[in-house]
Amino acid sequence: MAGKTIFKRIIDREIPANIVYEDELCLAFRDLHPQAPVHVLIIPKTEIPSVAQVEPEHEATLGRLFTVARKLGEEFGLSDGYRLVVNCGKDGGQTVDHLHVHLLGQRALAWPPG
Ligand code: DGP
Repeated sequence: MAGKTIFKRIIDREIPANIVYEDELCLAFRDLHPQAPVHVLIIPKTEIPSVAQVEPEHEATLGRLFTVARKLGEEFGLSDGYRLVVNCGKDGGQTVDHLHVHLLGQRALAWPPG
């Protein structure tokens, strides 16, 4: 794999991030460019570039991203709801090639997305 992604460098503690959760499978940290009062990225520690590279062996890890999202939604007090977003590829607006779930909350979010 050519060069580490910025998220792999965060996992490896080579660059700082505001980490809000970590376990053996995943890491969650504040987005550098928040689009809502709560904007956290939940990422697998395994390097999966995008949903387009997901395999059955990743199912346990990807399921963990959702249980962590629920836990963080509760911890951040998002009782009115929140949005989970996974961008995939160029047309999906993905800019970092390490699969990640955006957790956005604490404001009403419009639909459909742009
Ligand atoms: P996406 O467009 O779905 O690939 O989202 C990538 C997100 O990553 C974007 O919202 C900004 C965020 N981001 C990019 N670089 C960094 C960084 O170095 N630190 C943090 N915390 N977030 C970053």
